[in-house]
Amino acid sequence: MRPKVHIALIGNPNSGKTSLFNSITGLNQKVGNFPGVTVEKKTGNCILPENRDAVVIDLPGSYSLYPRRSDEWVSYKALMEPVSPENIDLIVVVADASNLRRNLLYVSQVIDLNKPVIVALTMMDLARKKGIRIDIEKLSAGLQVPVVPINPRKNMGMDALDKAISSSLRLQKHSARKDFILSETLAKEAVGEVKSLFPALSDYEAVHFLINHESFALSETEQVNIENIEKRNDFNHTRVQAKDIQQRYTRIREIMQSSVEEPDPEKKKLFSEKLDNVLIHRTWGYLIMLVVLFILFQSVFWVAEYPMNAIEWGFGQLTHWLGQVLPENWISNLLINGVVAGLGGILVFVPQIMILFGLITILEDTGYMARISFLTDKVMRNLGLNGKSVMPMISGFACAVPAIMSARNIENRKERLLTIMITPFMSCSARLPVFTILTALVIPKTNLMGFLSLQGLVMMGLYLLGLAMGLLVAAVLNLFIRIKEKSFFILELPVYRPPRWKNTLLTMIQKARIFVVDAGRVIMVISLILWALSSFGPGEKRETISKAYEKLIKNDPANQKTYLADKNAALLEHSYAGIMGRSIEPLIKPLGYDWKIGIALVTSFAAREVFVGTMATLYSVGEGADENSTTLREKMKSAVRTDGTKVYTLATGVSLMIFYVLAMQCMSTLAVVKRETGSWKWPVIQFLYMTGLAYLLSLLSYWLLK
Ligand SMILES: Nc1nc2c(ncn2[C@@H]2O[C@H](COP(=O)(O)OP(=O)(O)OP(=O)(O)O)[C@@H](O)[C@H]2O)c(=O)[nH]1
Ligand SMILES: [Mg+2]
Repeated sequence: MRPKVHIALIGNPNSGKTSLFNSITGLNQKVGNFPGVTVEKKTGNCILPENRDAVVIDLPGSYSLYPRRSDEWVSYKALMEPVSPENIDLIVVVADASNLRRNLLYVSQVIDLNKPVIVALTMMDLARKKGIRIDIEKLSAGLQVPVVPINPRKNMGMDALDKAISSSLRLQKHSARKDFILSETLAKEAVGEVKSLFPALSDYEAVHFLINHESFALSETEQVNIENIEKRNDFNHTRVQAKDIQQRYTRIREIMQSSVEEPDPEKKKLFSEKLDNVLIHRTWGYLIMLVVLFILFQSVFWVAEYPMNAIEWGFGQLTHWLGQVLPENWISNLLINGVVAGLGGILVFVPQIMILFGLITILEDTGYMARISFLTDKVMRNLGLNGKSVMPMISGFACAVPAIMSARNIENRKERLLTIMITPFMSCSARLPVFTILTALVIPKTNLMGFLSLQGLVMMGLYLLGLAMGLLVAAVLNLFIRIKEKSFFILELPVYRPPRWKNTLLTMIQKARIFVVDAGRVIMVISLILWALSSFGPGEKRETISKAYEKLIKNDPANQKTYLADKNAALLEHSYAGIMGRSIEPLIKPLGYDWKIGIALVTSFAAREVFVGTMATLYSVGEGADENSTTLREKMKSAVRTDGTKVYTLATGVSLMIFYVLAMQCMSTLAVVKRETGSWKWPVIQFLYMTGLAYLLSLLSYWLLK
């Protein structure tokens, strides 16, 4: 079997690499209309003509081979690493034809690495609209590599690209070409010495070894050798970089003069550019942004209400039906009250999650998300953040895990760290089920001034509390974290594009599926464990209780129902779960919680959405099947403490909601923070301060409302 071919896709941010990757591999990696969507290396397979198997590697965008952001380093290392796991056989550089001059800088640098290169020219449609005319053949001759115009958004030009790839691979060795930049002008002696150590390197690769060898996986002696070469030749990084870029632009101007016709840039403005006169206007811009965000969050509640009601009704019917057809035993009980109730509790939220993800995808796809970053930069900067922090924060309302990864797009280390630290405060979709059930329990269903729903306002308040706390914490951490690095905001504003509806729909379905499958799995497992823990207990205690109640019932059959209820409560208290709950009760009692809530808090540290399933299991263990028809909400509503007072009072409900807004209850988030910051220090700090804040504020709110 022939070895697989490795093809790397690189290029400027937002030039269409991932779109191309998706059309080649048939996968559905995230595409968005702002620079910095892809932040890690992604691979996929495809079959080239002549049945050659190929591995395609999609990489984060870069403006040049001098990386600064951590996502740029990912691409840089994939290209430069001397012992990279995949030896890249062919590089496809994706270049945006409507911004050719800037894109060619990176193209020219990559060409000088002396590997087989093909240039894929995207955005030809936009270039044409701007009146730019490109002579592909002349451009190809100037660059000395094949140039293929494509439109990966519309799947056009793929055959030509396939052909170019095949013929490039067939030429075992690519035709000799002249370097863009002659090493004589950069650092001839030093380059020569490096090349005598590593004969396989091109001149330009040698320059990069001199600049960045500390970041490469080289042996210690190799490192020392390169360092000595630097010293001996008085090698100056900054000067070499500056010279490199300057000379490249001179060459690029020459090449473009012969192959590209550009109209006067002032005369032909795209509609998109005119739109920005309003959308990032000093006053209108902000107003429009507030309206957009308001509509975004409101539609999550307004629009979702109808499908949610339908799902709730469906599950009610299902439970009722199961209660009638299944025999009355513990298996049916577990199925109906643990599994079906838990799943119902989760499925109800699918419409809200789909709408939220759908709207965020549309914001990203149209290019408006980048404008929100631009507009908020000034405010964010005062808090130690950056306009680019807004993208992770808004995606944090859906889920913190991808949101935290997207912070790689932030150049400044401190701003990136702060963004990572506060993103989990944004109320993610896993908190929705908890908020919804609790507001329904403790907030009256009334309207203020006739039209503002009180429950809706409380929901909004919870989201705002998370946001405000995040910003406050950022401002405080800003005073303590000592990383001094110059901060700047460079974000290329992408042209506005219509959203790709099919993709939006796919994203919505995909996210809903992940939510249901992942949450469903955890809920099943936890329901089973919890059911076992609350149905069995240590020692003889439970038997003694059972016997005592049976005697009572025998003596006084008229009161059987009360005795049975009391018996179940007493049994539950002496089960393993009951004992565990009791043991943490002293810690949570000041917040107004009983031991059942305590158990839910503990299971919620795996994932917040488990709250509902836990409650469903705890409130139904030991019940007969005839009680199945009451919903979890009703059961919680009628729950009482030992002294006969209600468990879910306003004070307890609010305190619990505040706890869920602020506490760090998500293993996946902690794991991703560890990975992104490279140490356990930050996730541990994050866990402690978030949970500490949650405890304090819940305590305060309970105390105030009690
Ligand atoms: N008009 C037009 N739009 C395109 C073309 N190719 C891609 N796009 C759009 O350009 C935007 C960016 O595409 P991506 O594939 O995410 O770009 P990327 O290079 O992977 O971006 P990063 O991952 O951020 O570096 C998306 O909105 C695409 O739909 C094209 O040829 N013409
Ligand atoms: Mg991408």
